[in-house]
Amino acid sequence: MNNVMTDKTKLQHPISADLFERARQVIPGGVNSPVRAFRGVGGTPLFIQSARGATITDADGRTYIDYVGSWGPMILGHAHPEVIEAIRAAALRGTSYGAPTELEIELALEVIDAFPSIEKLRLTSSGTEATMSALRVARGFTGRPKIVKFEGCYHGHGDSLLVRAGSGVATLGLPDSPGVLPEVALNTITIPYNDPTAIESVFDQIGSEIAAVIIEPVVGNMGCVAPREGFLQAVRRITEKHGAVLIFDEVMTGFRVARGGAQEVYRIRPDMTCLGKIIGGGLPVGAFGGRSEIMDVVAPVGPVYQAGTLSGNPLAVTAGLTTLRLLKSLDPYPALERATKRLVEGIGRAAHESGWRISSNRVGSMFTGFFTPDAVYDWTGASKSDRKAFARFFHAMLEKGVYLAPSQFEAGFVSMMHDDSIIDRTIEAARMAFNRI
Ligand code: KE4
Repeated sequence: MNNVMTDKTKLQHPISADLFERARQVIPGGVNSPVRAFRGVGGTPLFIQSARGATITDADGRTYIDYVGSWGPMILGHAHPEVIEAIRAAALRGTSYGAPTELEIELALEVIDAFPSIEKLRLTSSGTEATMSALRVARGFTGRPKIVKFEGCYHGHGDSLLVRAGSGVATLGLPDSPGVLPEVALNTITIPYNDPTAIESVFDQIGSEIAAVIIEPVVGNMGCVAPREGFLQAVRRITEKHGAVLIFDEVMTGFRVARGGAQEVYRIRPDMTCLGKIIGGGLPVGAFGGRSEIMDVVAPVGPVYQAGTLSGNPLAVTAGLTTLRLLKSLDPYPALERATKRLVEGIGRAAHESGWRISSNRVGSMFTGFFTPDAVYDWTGASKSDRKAFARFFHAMLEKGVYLAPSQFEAGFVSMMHDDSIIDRTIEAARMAFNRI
């Protein structure tokens, strides 16, 4: 996608355009995470100045209804007053000690209360660290080298996970980024999502070598894709049968699709779970956890090393703990379900009435509208989407004051602050956008 600033972009967002120019001189691509660069939709990324509730405001002073929500964490809405107050009070007590605190026990207990499959957990500073560490623990626990992941799933940028599918179902992986060594990639097998026969076949062929299967139980990273009936049960049955560790990567779905994540929705008990995003309440927190039998291989109890200067940081843990306690007391999930259902159905009607056929997926308050007429169950289906049409829709919505994820292959998120009037304004903006593109 052409990322050269168009005159239109410069005119509409002159300050963001100038900041982007300056940023690109000193930061690769002008961003600290690639998806923010608008490469998937073209044009200049908006530089954000502030956010509150369901909206964000850019450097040019324009305010948008926000469906990115920092890629998932902001389920309470931006700058929730109780979260902000808790962070403020915590900061006055110092920002980091590099020593254990009572807060970390409380956050662990809050997570364990929501995720019965987790008996112990270790905090990290990102989802990437959580999944990277979980894989090391699974390999240390089983003594096996190989891992299985699914096409279209993203688990952060750890080397073992930046691997794409090899040619055959059980053939070994190929690096998906320069810098990932072939000898690392060959221990990762990537297979199609929502295909029970593919995972059965891999385990029939090399099951005794497989340490772990890592999966997004509801995928957000090819766009939102739900597991088909029986798929997760098949993954659980097969990993159990072969003694492989089943890792649910719930960095996005944890406390999002339900308080207990996808494992609560689909009633599956994984061996390990990775978390992030919402458990930090917008500050950097990740976590990996599971049965004590597995987690007790982690240093300093066991020999599998894992560490982090800011793991369990008191400010970040305070933001996360306040967020999780609010989610427990407010139980926003039924309202989030209703609001997101109304949004997705409204956008679907607007598309249909404008002659567009899109295929929408939704689980809880995460959703994606794919610009393809066919239902999307895996990467093959998602990749058939018309990316150019999505890019035009993205920019038309931006002009109408709605900020969607700048990629067809990302999920959108609804927060507690997306009330009926905001949902209605979004649907109206979509109607106008579909008629323009
Ligand atoms: P982080 O290292 O970005 O905290 O988490 C990595 C990660 C792990 N697992 C899942 C299921 C994830 O969705 C993510 C990160 N998600 C992306 C959004 N697709 C973060 C946005 C970005 O990369 O800037």
